[in-house]
Order: sequence, then structure tokens, then C-alpha cells
Amino acid sequence: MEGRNKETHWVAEGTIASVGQAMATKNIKLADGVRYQLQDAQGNNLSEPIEAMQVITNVQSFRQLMMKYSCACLEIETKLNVLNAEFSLTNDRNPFESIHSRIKTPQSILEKMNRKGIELTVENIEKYLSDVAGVRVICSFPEDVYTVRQLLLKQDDIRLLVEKDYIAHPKENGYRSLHLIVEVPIFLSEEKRFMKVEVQLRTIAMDFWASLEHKLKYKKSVSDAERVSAELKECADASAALDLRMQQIERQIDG
Ligand code: 0O2
Repeated sequence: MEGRNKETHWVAEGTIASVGQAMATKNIKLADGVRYQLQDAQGNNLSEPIEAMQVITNVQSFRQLMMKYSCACLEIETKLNVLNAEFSLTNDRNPFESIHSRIKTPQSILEKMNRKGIELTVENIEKYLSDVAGVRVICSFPEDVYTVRQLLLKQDDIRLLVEKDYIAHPKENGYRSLHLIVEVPIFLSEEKRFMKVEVQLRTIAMDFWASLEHKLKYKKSVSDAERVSAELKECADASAALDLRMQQIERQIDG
């Protein structure tokens, strides 16, 4: 199986997956925006030409990588759930309210690779993206965010790669969250592999703000966008102040 002209022709044995396998082993790189024509061994076109992302999502090594990221999310979630169970027994309250995991969609992976100007290969996805696996932890109070951080990073199989504290140093638009890029080991039948996971920790109020801001950012026609941004920034500051007041009240009640 061989690609004759990388941008227009692929000689395939019959399935997109087999083309993908061959590309992966030969480390052939895909360019976004180019349409790939799949052909059988006799040179007959197999289907309509398809886009780079459609090809890569059928590559076995891409599927394996996504499976590994899912496992890494599970590892982090389990660690956090164990900590939550212990903490709630000893301290009579939970350090966090909820956890959500997600694997970045192929579309979103493609967009980020394009934005960073990186060629689309399975290897590059793993090498250059650190947020394919994401775990979001929602806490009640700001100090819980740092408690969870400390409990998680204390574990000796977790490696901290990058930390961005947007709570101590909010983004200009008002965005607040603590981001940790960590590596966690996953144990497969034949190997132990460290996988990167982005852990985002934030309060309920920060999460509410971020979800709303995210929605508005992607709205096509926001009239008076500048005023909306300024209002959002005010809301972020007000909600941060409320977080701190609620935390103080909680301390008074708990003693
Ligand atoms: P999605 O759809 O959530 O995955 P890097 O990843 O380090 O190359 P980046 O993306 O600037 O560069 O890193 P950063 O600042 O740590 O942001 C990563 C993620 O945090 C984003 O992922 C968002 O989920 C969230 N985030 C960061 N800034 C904002 C913000 O201003 N508003 C909101 N609502 N969320 C934010 P993605 O990949 O952008 O998107």
C-alpha cells in the first residue's frame, strides 16, 4: 500500500482504516484542507475524497491514543473520588461538588493544531497538545480549589508539568480557574504509560461565569461586544468577591 501523490491519491486495500494504518506506520503527515482520494489496488476510487480529519480519526493509532486519554481521565477521576470520600468522612464536608471529564473532539483537536501551526499527525497530537484529556473539578469555595490541588499533587505517581493560576492572576477578561497539566500513569496489558491531563479547578461561581462567557464568545452577532465584555469583567469581579464572602461565612459557621 503506498501513497503516490500525497495530496490527491492513496492506494488502499479497501478500507479507510487500512489506509490510516499504513500512514501511521510510514509516518505520513496529513495537511488540513487537502482532500484525500482513497483508491483500491487497481487504482479505482473507493469513495468521495475525504478531509484530513476524517482520515486521521480512522487511524488505529489515533483511536488508541484517545483510548489512553480516556483511561488517564478515569485515573484522575478515581484519585479525586477517593480523596473526596476520605475527606468527607474526616471533615464532614466534600472538598469538591462535582467532576466532569472530556476528551477533546477531533474537530477541536484539528482547530488547535491549525492555530498552533502544527502538522496533523497522531504523534504531534500527543507531543504538542496538553489538553486532549481534561478533567474539571468544581469546588464550593476558593480555598477548596487549593486543598484539592495539594491533595492531588501529593500523590507520588502524579507529575506536575505546568501550573497556571488564573485565580491568583485572573485573565484580563475576568476568567478565573486553576489549571494543572499533570502526567498520570496508566497501566495497559503491555505497557505503563504516562499520559497528560489538564485538570481545571474552579468554584461553582467561576464555572458559571466561564460557561456563560464561553457561550457568548461563540455567538455570531453580539451587538456592542465591547460593552458586553466590560459587563462580563464586572460580573467576574463581583462573583469573585461573593466567593470570598461566602467562604468567610462558611469559616464562621464551621468555626
Ligand atoms: P476547550 O473547548 O475548553 O477545550 P495551551 O493549551 O497551553 O497551549 P491555552 O489554550 O491558551 O494554551 O491554555 P489555557 O489558558 O490554560 O486555556 C486552556 C483552557 O482553559 C481552554 O481550552 C478553556 O477551556 C479554558 N479557558 C482559558 N481561558 C478562558 C477564557 O477566557 N474563558 C473561558 N470560558 N475559558 C477559558 P480551549 O482549548 O480554549 O477550549
